[in-house]
Amino acid sequence: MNAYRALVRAFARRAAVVTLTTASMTVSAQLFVDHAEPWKTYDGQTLIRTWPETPRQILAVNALNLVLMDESLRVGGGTAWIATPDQLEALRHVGVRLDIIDGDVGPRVRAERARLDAERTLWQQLDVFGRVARIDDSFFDEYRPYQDDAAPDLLEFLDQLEADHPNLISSQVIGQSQAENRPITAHTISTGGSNKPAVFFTAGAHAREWINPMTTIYMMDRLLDGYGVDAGITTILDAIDVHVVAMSNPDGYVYSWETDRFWRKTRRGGFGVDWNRNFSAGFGLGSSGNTGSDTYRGTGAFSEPETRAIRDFVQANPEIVAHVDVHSFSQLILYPYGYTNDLVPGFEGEVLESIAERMSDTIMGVSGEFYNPQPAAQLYIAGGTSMDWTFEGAGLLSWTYELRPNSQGAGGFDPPPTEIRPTAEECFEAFQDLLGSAASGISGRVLNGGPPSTVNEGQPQDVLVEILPAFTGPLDPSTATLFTRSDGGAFVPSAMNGSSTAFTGTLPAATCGQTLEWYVTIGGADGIEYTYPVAGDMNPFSADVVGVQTAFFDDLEADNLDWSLNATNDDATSGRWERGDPEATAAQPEDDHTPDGTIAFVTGVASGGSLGANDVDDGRTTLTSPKLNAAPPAGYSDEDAFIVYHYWYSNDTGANPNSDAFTVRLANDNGVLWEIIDADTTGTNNAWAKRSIRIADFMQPTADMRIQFIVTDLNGGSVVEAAVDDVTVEFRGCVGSPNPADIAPPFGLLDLADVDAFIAGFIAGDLIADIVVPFGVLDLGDVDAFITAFLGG
Ligand code: 0X9
Ligand code: ZN
Repeated sequence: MNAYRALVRAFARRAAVVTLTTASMTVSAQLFVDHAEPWKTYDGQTLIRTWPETPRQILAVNALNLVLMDESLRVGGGTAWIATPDQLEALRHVGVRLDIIDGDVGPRVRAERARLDAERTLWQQLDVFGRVARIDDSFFDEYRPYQDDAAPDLLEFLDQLEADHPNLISSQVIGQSQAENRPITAHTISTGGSNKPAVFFTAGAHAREWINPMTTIYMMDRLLDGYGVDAGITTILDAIDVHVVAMSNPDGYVYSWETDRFWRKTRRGGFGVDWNRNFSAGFGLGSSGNTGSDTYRGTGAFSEPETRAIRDFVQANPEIVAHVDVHSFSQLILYPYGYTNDLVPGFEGEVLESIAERMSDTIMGVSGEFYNPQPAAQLYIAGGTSMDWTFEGAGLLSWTYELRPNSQGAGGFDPPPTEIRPTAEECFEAFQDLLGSAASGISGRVLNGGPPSTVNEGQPQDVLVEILPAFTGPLDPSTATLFTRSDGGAFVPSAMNGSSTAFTGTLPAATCGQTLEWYVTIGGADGIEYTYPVAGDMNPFSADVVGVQTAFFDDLEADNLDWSLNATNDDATSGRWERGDPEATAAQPEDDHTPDGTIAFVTGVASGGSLGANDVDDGRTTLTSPKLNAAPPAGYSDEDAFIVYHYWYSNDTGANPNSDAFTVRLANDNGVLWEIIDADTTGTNNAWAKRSIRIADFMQPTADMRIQFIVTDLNGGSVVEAAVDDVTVEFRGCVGSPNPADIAPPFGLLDLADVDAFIAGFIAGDLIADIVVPFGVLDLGDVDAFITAFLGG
């Protein structure tokens, strides 16, 4: 959007609003004017979660045709539905175990409706005052209808994109909706040229998932605005095309706005077909043959024009290499298969997983939200989904997003409009990862927590990068090269070590305050050179060079601190957290992480008689740190506070591999409100991994921090092991050289705490008192140096 025009519009809009607060005008506040069917209030209907236990109960739940409020039937996990009072009564009659999540959904549906009516009224009033245009920067502040003659709508925004960027985006009608003959439109973002690979996005398949088209259209807007401005986006769009069907099920979407907020399917016959059960791959599995069901699959694969349009478009555009189908909710990044529990074998499976994990890491880095990357069938089996068809039927790499909110709260398909922008922004960054991979041919990922945002002054630092030839032929590992530069100088190449897909390079030592930039290249067997990140020297990774002041360090060798090994809700029946010297198994380390140390926290220290004998079973176990002081000392800011820990995690053995997560949470209020700061679902590959987290990315650092490590075994049969060691709180910045005698908090001040810490450390042989050469021994030199530094202030 042209920034100046947007500003004019926004101003015109706001000015008119001010005028209107005193004007009394009669304008229609009714969003849904001329439709025969009355708007469904949902008054007195209940949001429930059911756990049917017997075949009879399962049958009863399905026969009732409740409104499905989950992704679908989950194995063993309970399913959310909306039930009328009669349906609730019927469920109780057959004795189905159920929880009531929300006793009356009516008020929430009504409140949203009132809000949207008010928004529309506002735009109508602006009309009276002669508005400039309806599309302005406020577009993503609210959900938008399909088409509306008063308020901004989806079609209008898409038209505006074409009007603003005629050389970059075009559209074509690729089909018609079944009930109302509405066009199904594909937009193509292309900078021209031929034979470019393309990535295909679909959204709007499920009518009530309003955040999906918003997020997808936001991506289009950002790509178009970024071309020629942002180096990453420019490199991507110079290399590939992007096709988008932002509204795959217009009839259902309109019906969800006008008549039934929680409508999911198309509108065929008034009962509708589930778009995402009507594709041919695995058609019939995990879906219903009953027209009243929310997962009604239709009479046959591709019986619906809404899915045929997608199939025909993909087949007509063989340059498409990847597909993303955007849904909500639950915060997931799913990959094939969805119709079978089989994992995609070999290299393709690795690429699907690796890209899903990278996109998930990216979102965690942007907003701290966790989108769980997993094979779709792990959630529940669903056949006939678009993802499985584009993967299996069309040979694309394919993912399904489930956007915000996560599945924790009672929310769901109707998150507040304030969630639109954060959702769209975090996903835009993740989508760019995929687009970058399609553009470069390779899929890169910086392991051990992503590209470092800081490196320590004067110390070389290793980076471990995974590179897979996702969209191209084999690579030549011997050519992997790291390019680095400091403070804008020339890039210097150095060879990386690695055999197949993981490469280690070394960032050179640099001076505090400098910026280190880096990227990686690798040659293909075809002689082409590939670059990660995609724009290479134009848009490299960047890290600030900093000095480090340690505020807290526990190598866990001594049991002198107040770690807590259990939380109230812990229910693991074995393998709970213990402090000790780990005994190796195929899933557990033999050694702790501390050099020369032996002790760590481990989920069941003993190896037990067999691999699965002493792992975490049937529930969760929680390790909580003592209170940690991360309030920045003088000279440092909140941004400088980091928490660092080393962990080991294994969940890929046993009967049910890769189905659990190692979750890390942080609190800055002594453990009242926790926030997830990391969630590892893949394990650390029989090695210790390091995480280094900037606290301010998640919350304000305070003197009352606690960190918590949660290991859960949800699906029986999997072997889950974890360990934690060497936990540090540190400040990274360039604040001159700290006084070497300033060894205890409060930092920035020389006081008795420093003297006490020095004496205690010296007597205990603790390296905290080791302040001058020769390092590694505590001697009189350290005492002299401490006294001199302390007295010298
Ligand atoms: O059930 C669906 O179609 C998708 N979830 S939603 O809540 N948006 O309806 C997800 C399908 C993912 N595939 C499998 N779970 N197999
Ligand atoms: Zn959906």
